[in-house]
Amino acid sequence: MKLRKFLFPILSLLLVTFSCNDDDTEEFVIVELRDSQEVYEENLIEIQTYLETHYFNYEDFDFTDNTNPANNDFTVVLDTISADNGTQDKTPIIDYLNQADGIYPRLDIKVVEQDDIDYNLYILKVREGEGDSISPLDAAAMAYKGTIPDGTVFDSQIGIEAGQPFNLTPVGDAAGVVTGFKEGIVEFKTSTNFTENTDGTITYINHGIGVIFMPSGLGYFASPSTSTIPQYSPLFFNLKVISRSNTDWDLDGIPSHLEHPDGDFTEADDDTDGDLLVNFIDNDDDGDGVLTVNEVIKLEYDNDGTDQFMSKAEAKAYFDANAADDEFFIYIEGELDGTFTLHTLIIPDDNNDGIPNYLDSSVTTNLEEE
Ligand SMILES: [Ca+2]
Ligand SMILES: [Ca+2]
Ligand SMILES: [Ca+2]
Ligand SMILES: [Ca+2]
Repeated sequence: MKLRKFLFPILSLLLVTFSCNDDDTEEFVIVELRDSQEVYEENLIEIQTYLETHYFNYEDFDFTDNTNPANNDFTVVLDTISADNGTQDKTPIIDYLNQADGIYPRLDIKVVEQDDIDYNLYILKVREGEGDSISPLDAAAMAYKGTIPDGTVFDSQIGIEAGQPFNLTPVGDAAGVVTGFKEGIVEFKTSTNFTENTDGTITYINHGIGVIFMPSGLGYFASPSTSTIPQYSPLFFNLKVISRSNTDWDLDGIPSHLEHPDGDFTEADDDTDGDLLVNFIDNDDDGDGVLTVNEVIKLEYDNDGTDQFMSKAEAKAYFDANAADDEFFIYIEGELDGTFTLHTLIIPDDNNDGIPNYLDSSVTTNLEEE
């Protein structure tokens, strides 16, 4: 859990360190933070040099059929290209830049603006993943290993089955993850399914696989989460992206990712009533006095009786076959008795103007009072 962004919000212009001098009187030593742009330029050279001098085990992955079951066991291993270990003919990672759409492996550069600097985030995609897209407002579960450029591991969650989902965007007291991690992971997709092996382990199928290379400005910068990370160090995250789950911070029944469909977090689009609370943390989005939770319809299906859902796939198939046009899939809940409950949501638009009631202040139908 060290990945979480405990220290980041307290970052300010100065770091204050405490020390004692010989006279045993106390004094504060003020250490100036380094210039962000200068650090970024150094980090960029370090990352680019790494990508030019290292390769990954691409020969162990079947790129002709990325859904080949053998690929599900693949883990990226990075190593130095060197005549000393006979790897001088390996393809450096940097060669996968500027691949045509759909060609893998690929190295993409995503430009991420933070504190007035446009940072290059490097994303090596071995496989994008065949499952669901991930929103920055989701929680996501993954196996990962975080390292610094010399290969030292500072954090890892290797066992996929033990993977607790990480909340990606900090909200209130709930920690998120460092920006480079969030911006990288949303470029992948989840697994499509999993199988349980006879030894109790789980094999995920068709999950996203890759590595995120981030400058320290998108990581911990001067305030690393652990002493294993030097100040201002780039961070690398070797990933398998397993699953996503909804968050619902304002408890209005609408998953956060549906409350900012364009994903750009601009106030104009995402704060419908202009009260400075963006929709995903506003329990009355249109400010009409009716709580959003009373302007939508939450439904549960458990098919009780003879035809209970006996698997997630069965519940999902039921949704796909029976859902109304304005009904959203929310999630499938596993019950203690081994059956599954399907949760869905209907978002009404009584006056049919394309604006749902909860975003339409001219419609004040309160479904709780009906
Ligand atoms: Ca919500
Ligand atoms: Ca609002
Ligand atoms: Ca309302
Ligand atoms: Ca409407």
